[in-house]
Amino acid sequence: MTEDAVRAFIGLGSNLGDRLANLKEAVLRLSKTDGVSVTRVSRVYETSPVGPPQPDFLNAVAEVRTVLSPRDLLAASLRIEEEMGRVRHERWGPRVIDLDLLNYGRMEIDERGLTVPHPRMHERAFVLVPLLELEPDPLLPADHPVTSLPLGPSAPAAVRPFAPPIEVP
Ligand code: X6L
Ligand code: MG
Ligand code: MG
Repeated sequence: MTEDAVRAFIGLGSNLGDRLANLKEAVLRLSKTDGVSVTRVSRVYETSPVGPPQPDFLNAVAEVRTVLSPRDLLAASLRIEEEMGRVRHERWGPRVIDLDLLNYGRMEIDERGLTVPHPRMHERAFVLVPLLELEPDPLLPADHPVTSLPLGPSAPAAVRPFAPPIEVP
């Protein structure tokens, strides 16, 4: 990997099947992707579902270095979801694996199907808690200062440490 690789953060989530095995498999597949190196992974958190009622999730965040474009990194992530058997039933329903592109360097992108920073990351403790472990100053969607993050008294109950960091393959 060259020194012009970009540092990106990818959010991982699973709430179907062997959730921890699914997160590990996704990290392994990311690391095997041409042009992508996984550099660090956060601790794994068990998190209460946000949105529709469904089983609890395991969430984590991976730091990668990549020479892929944002579009190609997104496509690689979606391909891993498909190859791991993700089936899209109802919107926001349970899933074997979810990979969300959170940050791509400090680039801001707003294209069809590709919005970075992830447009709702600032309001989701299940993203922010693991992300802040790796990067204390993440790029958030415009106009959302760190002081508005949902990390108050209710966050700890909803985002609980579950397992140590997934080992970088
Ligand atoms: C009103 C309507 C309020 C919808 C919130 C929030 C919808 C989050 C979708 C919402 C709303 C989402 C995960 C999750 C989902 C996850 C945890 C989503 C997509 N993914 N909950 N809920 N972890 N804990 O990865 O983020 S569905
Ligand atoms: Mg998601
Ligand atoms: Mg997603």
